[in-house]
Amino acid sequence: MIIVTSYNGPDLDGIACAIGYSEVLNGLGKKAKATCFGNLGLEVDFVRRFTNYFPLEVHSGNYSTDDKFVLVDTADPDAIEPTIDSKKVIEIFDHRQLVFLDKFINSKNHIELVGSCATLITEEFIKNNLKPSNNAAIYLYSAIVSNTVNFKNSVTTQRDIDAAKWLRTLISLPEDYIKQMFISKSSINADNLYQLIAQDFAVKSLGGKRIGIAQIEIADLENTLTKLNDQLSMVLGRLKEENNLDYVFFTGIDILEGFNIFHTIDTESTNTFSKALNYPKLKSGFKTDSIIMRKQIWPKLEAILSDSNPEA
Ligand SMILES: [Mn+2]
Repeated sequence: MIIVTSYNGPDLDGIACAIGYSEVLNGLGKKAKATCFGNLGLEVDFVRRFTNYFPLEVHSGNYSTDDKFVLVDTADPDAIEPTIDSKKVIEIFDHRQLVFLDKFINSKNHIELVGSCATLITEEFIKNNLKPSNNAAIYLYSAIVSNTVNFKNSVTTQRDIDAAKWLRTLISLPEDYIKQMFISKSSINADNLYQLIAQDFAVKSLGGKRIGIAQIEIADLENTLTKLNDQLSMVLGRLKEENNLDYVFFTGIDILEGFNIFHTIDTESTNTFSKALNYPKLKSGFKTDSIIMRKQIWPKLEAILSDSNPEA
């Protein structure tokens, strides 16, 4: 069996890609199923409720010895279910600049810097003359809209737009579907703040430093952060300690207005991210003019922290 899966606690993109690519493989006569591992976010929940469809096996534990794996929306060996043997990964689809492919020695890799991994999977349907099921098309379309922040962020490419257009011809959605999807992940309060941030918290080791970046994408960001300022500092402090981090950083994205607000709790992290992002005036509460995604921040950090750079 071929298992199509994503990282621990996948977002809508990872889920949509797992659903979509297992359909592609089955359409090509290869037996495949989608699995997921870890907690799912509010946005996945929204599409799941809308479609009433969730074919992924919620997985935890050992896979069968003859299973092979396709990774979607990740190429990070530290981010996947620990029981997956990296030598059994036969294919990877990801859309990040910072990838760790040297561990996957038997994998055919499709790394393309488009806005959404769901775009790469949609292109696989088109290339193979296959059509996604109605529900898979809704997941893939929703993932592209979500990852590109409704085609507004700078990682958006023409390929994302074309893939979404093709999917849109296959499905019918209520007029306010996208707005409702974005609103669905904006219900953040003091009680669920830790859980929502921890669910999608990313940790990497770069240049000998352990770094964590929290990202949320919501509507009405500025008001929300003003209200939750102290709680957010506490959440970052807790995550820094729990994950044994050198630096911790929060980036919030306003999905309707199109800007970021950053939050930091210590000088070292503030200075490191200020340098990496080339915002000399970066401090907690700093607001950008346009959207920067976390996946765009990692390579900038790597550039200043890598061993080859004596300045770092
Ligand atoms: Mn993605």
